[in-house]
Amino acid sequence: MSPHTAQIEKRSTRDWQAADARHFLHPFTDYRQLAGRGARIIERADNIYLWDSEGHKILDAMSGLWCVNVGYGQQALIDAATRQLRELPFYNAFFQTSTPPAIELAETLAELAPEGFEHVFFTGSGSEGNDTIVRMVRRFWDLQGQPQRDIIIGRINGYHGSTMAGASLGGMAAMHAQGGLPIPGIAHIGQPHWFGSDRSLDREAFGEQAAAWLEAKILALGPDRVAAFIGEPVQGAGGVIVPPASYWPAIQRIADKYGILLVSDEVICGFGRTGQWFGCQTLGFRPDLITFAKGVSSGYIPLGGVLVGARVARALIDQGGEFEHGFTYSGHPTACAVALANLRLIRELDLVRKVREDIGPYLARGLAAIGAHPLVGEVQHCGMMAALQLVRDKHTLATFDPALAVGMVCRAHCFREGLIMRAVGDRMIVAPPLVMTREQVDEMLALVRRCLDLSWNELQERQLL
Ligand code: PXG
Repeated sequence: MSPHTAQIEKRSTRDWQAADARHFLHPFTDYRQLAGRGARIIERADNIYLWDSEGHKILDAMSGLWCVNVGYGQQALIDAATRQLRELPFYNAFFQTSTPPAIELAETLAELAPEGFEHVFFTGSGSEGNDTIVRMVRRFWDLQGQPQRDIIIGRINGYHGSTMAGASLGGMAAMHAQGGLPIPGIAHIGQPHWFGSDRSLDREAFGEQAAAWLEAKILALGPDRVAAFIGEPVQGAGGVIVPPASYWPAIQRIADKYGILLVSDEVICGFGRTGQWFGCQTLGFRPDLITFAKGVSSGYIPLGGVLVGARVARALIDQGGEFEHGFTYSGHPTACAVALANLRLIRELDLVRKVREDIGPYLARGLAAIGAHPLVGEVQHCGMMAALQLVRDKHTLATFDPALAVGMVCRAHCFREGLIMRAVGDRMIVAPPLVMTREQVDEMLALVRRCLDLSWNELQERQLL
């Protein structure tokens, strides 16, 4: 880019890739491998489609990264950002000051949240939201005169972000292996993943058992040491793992029994993804704290935060004194203005009801048909997120050797066919924009089917089936 212009000039794909490899350290990336291949350069987007620097049109079945709930190119969000950048691009909320967009967004979120949530703490991302959860949960128990209650229980294969606290709350072994994680005061239990279990119990009995692991962990640690339990209503990055219906109500009973705080990480599940404003409403539990990000602003601009329920809010407000925590961008006015426009649009388009009653069930029916494919051993879905588990043998549900990276085989076909679908191990994931039409669901599923067929052919040719 010439230093005299704010416009980013067009370069060839090769030029972009070379500069990218020279200077840009991407998140969760093997740098040497990426430099060898060259990054795919995404240049523009509209509705549910992306275009790369070679002019290829791609159907984005992952909503950016589980976030572009209203799809790309929504003028209302662009206008809100432009207006706010002109009026007041930034001011902080630290020193007894506030800004209209932040106030109005807090008010709107309190209106949309489940009953009992009247307060919001803003952050710049989901990870910072979960760092805030750790600070707030521990502060809460301090204020209760129980400072020894400092252990937060998360789940193996849960994902709560990539800061020190976020990565610690999460249960990703590869992340823990780098940098001495988890930090002290965090414990983990198994995930409610029926397919990944020995499948000796039926789904609902397994859900009860997976919840009972929480009680066992509380008893092992000592009930007077446990501060909170955190989980995603439906695990996202872990592979769209929809728990059995018995799971969350059983978790709720255990949390109530021991008086621990229940935290719902709604960074992916929030803002309509599951067919309710919040995933806890779909899965049937009443958290004390909710982490949000992504869909709150449909990813147009970074924003996250924590919705604080009455139990914690009362302690922080009435007894707390100064809460020694916050970020430069807590309540960023431009981010909040975009989020307000986004939430207004979700309401105007009636997207939450549509996901619940129309497009979500329509997607589910289409996926059920794809479930007959010989490579697919399990289909799971919740609203506008779904997983297809690839298996070696459809009848015994035998899985592939992980070393074969069959999910990556399928993902490579998706790339070539113009479909963005995530592979988590051998689970193929979609979480498309909520604005999808029925015709677009058909278009997406035709691509999914084609990529499954191509994968099947390749695996047969390589004699892996
Ligand atoms: N909680 C949950 C449930 C998430 O899914 C975060 C927290 C962290 O948010 P930030 O804004 O700090 O990234 C997330 C993020 C993937 C993938 O590969 C998923 C996320 C992020 C990056 C990759 O599916 N989720």
